[in-house]
Amino acid sequence: MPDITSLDNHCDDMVGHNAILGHPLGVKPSGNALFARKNLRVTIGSFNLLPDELILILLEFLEGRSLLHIGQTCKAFYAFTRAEDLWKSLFIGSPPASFTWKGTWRSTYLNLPPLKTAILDCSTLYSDALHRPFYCAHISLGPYITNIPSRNEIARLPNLSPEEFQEKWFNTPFILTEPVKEWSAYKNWTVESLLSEYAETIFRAEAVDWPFKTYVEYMKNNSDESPLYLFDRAFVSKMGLKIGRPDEEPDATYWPPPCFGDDLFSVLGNDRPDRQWLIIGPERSGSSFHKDPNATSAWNAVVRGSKYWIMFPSSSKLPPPPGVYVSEDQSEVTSPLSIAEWLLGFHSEARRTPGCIEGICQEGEILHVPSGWWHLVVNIEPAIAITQNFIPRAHLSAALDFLGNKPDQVSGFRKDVHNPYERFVNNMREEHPDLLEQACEELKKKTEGKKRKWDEIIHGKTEQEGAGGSSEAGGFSFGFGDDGSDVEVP
Ligand SMILES: O=C(O)CCC(=O)C(=O)O
Ligand SMILES: [Fe+2]
Repeated sequence: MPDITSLDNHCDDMVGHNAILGHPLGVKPSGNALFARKNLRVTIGSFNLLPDELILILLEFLEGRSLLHIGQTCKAFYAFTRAEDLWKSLFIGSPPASFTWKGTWRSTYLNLPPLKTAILDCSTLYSDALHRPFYCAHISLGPYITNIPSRNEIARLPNLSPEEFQEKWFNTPFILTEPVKEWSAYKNWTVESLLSEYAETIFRAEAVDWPFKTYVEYMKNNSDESPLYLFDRAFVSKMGLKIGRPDEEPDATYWPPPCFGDDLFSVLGNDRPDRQWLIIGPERSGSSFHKDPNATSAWNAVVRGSKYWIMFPSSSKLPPPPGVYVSEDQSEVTSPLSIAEWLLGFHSEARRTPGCIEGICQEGEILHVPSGWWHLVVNIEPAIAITQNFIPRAHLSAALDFLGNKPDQVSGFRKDVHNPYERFVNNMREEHPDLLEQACEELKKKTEGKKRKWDEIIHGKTEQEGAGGSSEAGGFSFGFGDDGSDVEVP
């Protein structure tokens, strides 16, 4: 991470400001304008009528040369045009064929050595929109990851048997401290060791595909509020890895801990959705609140580094976690833009909210994310992890419900796999008819329960009357999406 204060003294106009945490030009939060005698914003003419956010949106329409020109008109516009998101979008919109990461998106896009970047004194410009990203990029994670109330703590166990998982733990987050320590990935992988073997291998990091050596440059030297996160679903083939229990596959890099049991998505063979990802990122990178795809459960194994997790159960009766807003059909999740912003604004409320579970998954440990649980994850130090999603027996009904009733939200299948729900049900009927029947029963009960409640509310029916009426009126069925059945809708 560049030391932004060390960039002083390279421009005549630089004043030795002791910037409020973060902003390289000394821009201060908006509140400071209240008692300020001078405000740089008056120099932007009619634009002064517009809120900062709108000015930034307008600047998004400009290409690099115009941004540079408008930045030369006055200090305030210079500060606006230094917003890193503008340059990140330009870079991602038209990535140069070859480039060297230079510590910021602006310097990288313009191919400028960082020390050639002017540091004008903008300490009389007051803007939350400009100050916030730099502030968020430097907050200390300490207060959020310490003093976890004991009632919130994620259970920690050495290991579990498949029976214990299936009977008692399938719907509870937990951390296992033993299994990953056996993996060759745990014994051998570091950023440096991967670099020596895979420097030129292209990995996906959100919207970019970069050689690993470029990502490592970025990882070691960036000040992004939300650092790019390497999240690659094809790493096994790209790296030529072998996966499997060591007795069957002596060269295996890792293997899923046996306690999680069979993954029922494997009945789909090669038509199954994406299931495994290599995850690498610097301190402060991570995943903002989400539930995992297709109502799957997951495990997440920390090979290097450590991760802070905060999790909430979900159900139609529970609200989403504080600061997270979900559209009626749950297809869209809106939460503050960055993890740091969520921590600043909502962490203390979240910690007090019933159901909240928190913990740190240390190097060599693996965490279980049950189907449907909300989670936010932040890397406390540079981290390498492997995650795998699966359908355990105990959550088959949740997966069927999701695939059957939320087809527009189903994700991760190849484009040529049509009607994954139908395929999954057919293959389950072939390979595990008993499990399918059991899950079908569970869903029927759930639907009838909901229908009963609905009838009581709407028609004032008694429990018995409602129950009788509901199955006739078409409770859950394994029709293929044309009967309008939806366990969420009465
Ligand atoms: O390691 C992380 O950032 C968490 C990843 C995660 O939540 C996921 O893969 O669904
Ligand atoms: Fe996740």
